[in-house]
Parts: sequence; C-alpha cells; structure tokens
Amino acid sequence: MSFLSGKKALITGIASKRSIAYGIAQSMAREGAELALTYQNEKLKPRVENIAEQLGSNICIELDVALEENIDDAFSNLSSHWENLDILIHSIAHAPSEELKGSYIDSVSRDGFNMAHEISSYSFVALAKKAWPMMNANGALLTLTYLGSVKSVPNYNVMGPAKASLEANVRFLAADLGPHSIRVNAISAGPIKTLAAAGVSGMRGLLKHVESMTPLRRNVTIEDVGNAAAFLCSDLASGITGEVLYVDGGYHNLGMTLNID
Ligand code: 0WD
Repeated sequence: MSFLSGKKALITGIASKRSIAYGIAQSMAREGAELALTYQNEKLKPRVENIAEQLGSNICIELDVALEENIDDAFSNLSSHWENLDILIHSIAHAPSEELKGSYIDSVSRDGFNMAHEISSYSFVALAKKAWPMMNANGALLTLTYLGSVKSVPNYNVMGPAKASLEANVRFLAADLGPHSIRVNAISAGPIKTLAAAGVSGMRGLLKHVESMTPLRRNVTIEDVGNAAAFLCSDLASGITGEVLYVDGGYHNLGMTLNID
C-alpha cells in the first residue's frame, strides 16, 4: 500500500526526531511521497539534512516564517527543484516561554500575543499564499493544532487563541481553495513530548493525566499523527476539507474525567 506515490510534499517544522513533522515525514516517505524539508535556521540545518538523507530526500530549504523575504526565497528555492507541489505540511508554532505558565490573564502581553499569532497562525496563510499557485489538483494543506483552541487548558495560555485563529484559517482557506481542488485541514494532536511541548509548563503532569484518562489509556505518538496526516493529505481523504481531525486517543470527547480505575 503506497497511497502517496507520485505526490510531492513540502514538510516544515522538523526540529528533531521527536518533532511531529518528523513522524509525518516518515509516514509520507513510507507511503511513496517525494519529500522536501525545511529548517528554521543554520543551527538546525545539519540535523534536518541528516533526516532528509535518511528519508531519501535531497531537498532541504531554509525557512524562517517570521521573515517575509525568507518565505519568498524558500519558495523560489523550492521551484528550482520542483515545478509543482501536492502537499504542504505546516508544523510550526512559537510563543514566549514565559507566557506558557501561570494564569493567562497575568502572563499574556501585547507582544507575546502578536508573536504567537504571527508565528503559529498567520504563517500558515503566508505559506498557503505561496504554495497554492504551485499546487496540482487534489493538493492538500495540513496544519497542527491543539485542544487549547476550543477549551481552556492550564499553562497553554496565549497559544489557545493562536490555535483558535489557526483553525479559523483552515476554514477560510478551505473555502477559497476548494474550487481549485485543494483541500485544507488540521490535525488536533494530543500532547506529545517534543521541544515545543517542553516550553509549556507542567507538560509532564499533563501527559500523565491524559494517559490515565483518555479512552485509549495512552498518549499518542508522532507515528499516530504521521499516519493520520498521510491519510488526510492523500486521495483517500478526497472528500474532507476545512476539518479538524482529533488524533488524541479520544480525549476531546470526554465531558468529565474521574479517576475510577
Ligand atoms: O504536544 C505537542 N507536542 C503538540 C504539538 C500537540 C498538538 C499540536 N502541536 C503542534 C505545535 O503547536 C506545532 O504547531 O504541532 C506543531 C509541531 O510542534 P512539535 O512537533 O510539538 O514541536 P517541535 O519539534 O519543537 O517543532 C516545532 C518547530 C520549532 O521548534 P522549536 O522548538 O525550535 O521552536 O517549529 C519551528 C521550529 O523548528 N519553528 C519555526 N519554523 C520556521 N520559522 C519558527 C519560525 N519562525 N518558529 C518555530
């Protein structure tokens, strides 16, 4: 079964082998996709180049979404390798770590709010603007979100409104790009121990809580998310757009959790 054969996927957001984007890249490579990977800065370059090599890709492109000209350069670089594109994975988020602890009302600031929204939400639109003119019919854009977009979660703070904005982007982009046969979706992943997650205070406790309460009684893995991403970006999901698919072991469906085991 290779349901992504012949598809070209640009994957952002690999910072380490724990990154969700690495799980997505592995699943997509396994399903036959050709990959191009991006790295945020020179420091991450060798690590991402190693991962690319391991996954059979020789396209590694610098991309810092905070800089508009860097986005332009990344796409001109990409078009020197590929004339067209089928899949874009946006797996990028950032907020000042001092705002990811304590109460929301005390920790949030104008600058932190703007930064969280710019890097974690606007960047998806910025990449979509550049990607879609290169995209083949039946193309797919996918981003990563979290439950904090729709429910309050301790310490997630300013990332909550940023993810809510990101999910609204998914709906608006899906409406715009649907007539061009391009689908736009999000995966809302359960908590996973990655570099970005380590920035959220109390992550260890959150992981333990979810593991004991979630219907599947385990935390999800980057493989779980990678496989769902491969499906959502493939023609198997041809009727799905504007959707947020939860890959969280069923946690978001719980109305109340009691430790009854
Ligand atoms: O529990 C989790 N880990 C969850 C993560 C649950 C649900 C959703 N997510 C989301 C995150 O919010 C993010 O959108 O998944 C996405 C990927 O996050 P990740 O895989 O958990 O984290 P990580 O491995 O750290 O990758 C995110 C990367 C950055 O890493 P660091 O930790 O160095 O900030 O996003 C990249 C960067 O490499 N990134 C950027 N890339 C380009 N330009 C930028 C930027 N300005 N800022 C951050």
